[in-house]
Amino acid sequence: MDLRCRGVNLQIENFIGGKFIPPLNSKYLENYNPATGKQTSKIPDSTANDIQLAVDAAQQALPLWSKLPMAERIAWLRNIAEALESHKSKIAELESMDTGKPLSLAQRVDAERSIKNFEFFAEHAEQLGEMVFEMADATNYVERKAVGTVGLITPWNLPLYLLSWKIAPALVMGNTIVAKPSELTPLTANLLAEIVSSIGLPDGVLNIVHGLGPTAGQAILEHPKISAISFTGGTETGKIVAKTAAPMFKKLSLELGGKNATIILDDADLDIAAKGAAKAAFTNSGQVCLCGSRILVAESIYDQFIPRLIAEVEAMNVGNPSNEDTDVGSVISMDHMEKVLSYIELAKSEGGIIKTGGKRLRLPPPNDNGAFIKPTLIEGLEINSRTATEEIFGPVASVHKFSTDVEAVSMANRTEYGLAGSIWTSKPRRGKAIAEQIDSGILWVNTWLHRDLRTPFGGVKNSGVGREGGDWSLNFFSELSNICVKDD
Ligand code: TXE
Repeated sequence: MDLRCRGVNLQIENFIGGKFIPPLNSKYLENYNPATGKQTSKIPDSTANDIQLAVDAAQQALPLWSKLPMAERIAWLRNIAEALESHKSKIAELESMDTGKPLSLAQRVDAERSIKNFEFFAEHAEQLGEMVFEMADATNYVERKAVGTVGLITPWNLPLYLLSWKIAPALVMGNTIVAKPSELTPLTANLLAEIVSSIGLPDGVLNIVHGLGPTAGQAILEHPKISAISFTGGTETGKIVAKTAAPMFKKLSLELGGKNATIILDDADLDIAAKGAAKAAFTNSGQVCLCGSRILVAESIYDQFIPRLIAEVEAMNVGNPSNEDTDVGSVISMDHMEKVLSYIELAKSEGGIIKTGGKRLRLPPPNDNGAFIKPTLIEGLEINSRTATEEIFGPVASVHKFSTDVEAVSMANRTEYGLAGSIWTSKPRRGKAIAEQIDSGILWVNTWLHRDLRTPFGGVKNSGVGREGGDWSLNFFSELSNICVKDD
C-alpha cells in the first residue's frame, strides 16, 4: 500500500464512509512538529456538518456490523493488528514527528501498544462466554448487544496508543465509530484510516474526523445518534463532556488528568527507586496521565536519595527525537512549553528550590525552534502548594519529605486527582498495604507503567469516571439485556 501519509506537508482529509473527503467548509488547520517548529501537515477544521456525514455513514454501517458474528469481528481486529505490524516503523516515525517524543520511545511504547491493543481485545473477546443464570423455575439469558454508534475523543500525548485502546473494544462489540483525534496529533490516526481502508474494513464502520474540540469535538458530544462517549483528556474538558453528554443519557467513560505520587519508603533500594522515580516522572516529557509528578521521600533516607535522583535525571539525554540516544524529546507545542515554564516560575514564587533543570533548552538545528524543557526537580514546596497540586503535564516533578507511612498516605491523597501512583520498598507487602490506602485507580509497587491489559484502568475524583481495560472495556462498549424464560 502506497501510504499517502509521509507526514511532510501532507493535506489530511476526513475518513468518512470508507472515503477520504475534504471538510465541507474547505477549511484546514496547520499542524507542526514541536521538535523543529516546522509545519508537517494540514488537517480539516471540521464542523457539525462533517460530524453529521460521519454519523450518517456510521449509522448506515451499524446494522450489518453489529449483526456480524463475533468471530468475524475478532478476525477484523487481527487483520488490523497484522496490517499495523507491517507499518510499525511508520507509526513510530509519524508519532515522533507529531509529538516531539523520542523515536525510540515511539517504537517501544506507542507503536508496540497500538498493535497490542487490537491483538489483546481480539483475544479477550474470544474468551467471552455465555451468561446464563438458572433459577428453580426459570433460566436467565444475558445478551450482549452493541451500544450503537459511539464517539471516541482522544488526546495528544499517546495518540494511536489511546485511540486504538478505544477503537478495538468498540469494534469487536459491534459498534460503529466516529472518532476525533487531537488536532495536535493527526498523523497516526490518518495512517490507521489508510490501513483499514487498504484492508477493506466495511465502509462507515470506522470514521475519523479531524478538527478542534469546541467545534468538531463538541458536535460529537451533542449528536443524538451517538450513544456513548469515551473521552481521554484534560479534567476541564472532561467537565464539558459530562455536562453535554450526561443529560442525553449517553454512556460515558472519562479518563482525565492526574497528579500522581511516587512514594520512596525508608527501606527502598535507593538506586532502583531513583531510576524508577525518574522514569515515572519524565517518560514522554512527563506527558502521561500516569506520571509520578510528586516524589514523596522518607526523611530518614532523603539526603541519600536526592543525589541519586538528580544523577538519574541529569543522565537523561534531552535531544533530537530522531537520535537513538535521546531519552527526552520536546513537549507537545510551544504553547504547552510556555504553560510548563509558567509553572516553574510559580514554583519559585511558592518557595520552591530548583535542584536541576528549570528552563527551556535551546538545541542546535534542526531543533533550534523546538519546544524543549530540561527535566526539572523542585524541592521545598508545601504539599498543598499550587505547583504540587495542579496537573502540569510536563517534565517537572516536586520532591517532598515524610516521616511516617501514615503521613505518606495523607500527602499522596492531598490532591483533587486520584489516578495512579507507585511505592518503592524492599517489603512488597508493606508497599501493598500503603497502596490500599491511596485513593487512586492504579497503583504499582516497585515498578511503574507495568500494564496487564485485563485489569481495570481509570481514576477517581478529578481523574475521571469509569474504567477501561479487559472486561470493563467490553462492558462499556456493549448493552446488556436479560431474558428470563420460565420453565414450561
Ligand atoms: O486535552 P484536551 P489536551 C491533560 C493535561 C493537558 C490537558 C490538556 O493536563 O495539559 O489535559 O491537554 C478534545 N468538546 N491531559 O489539550 O483539551 C480535543 O480536541 C469535545 C491528560 O490534549 O482535554 C482533544 O481531541 N472535545 C490526558 C481531546 O478533547 C473537546 C492526556 C483532549 O483535549 C473539547 C492529555 C470540547 N469542548 C492531556 N475540547 C490523559 N488523561 O491522559 C477539547 N476537546
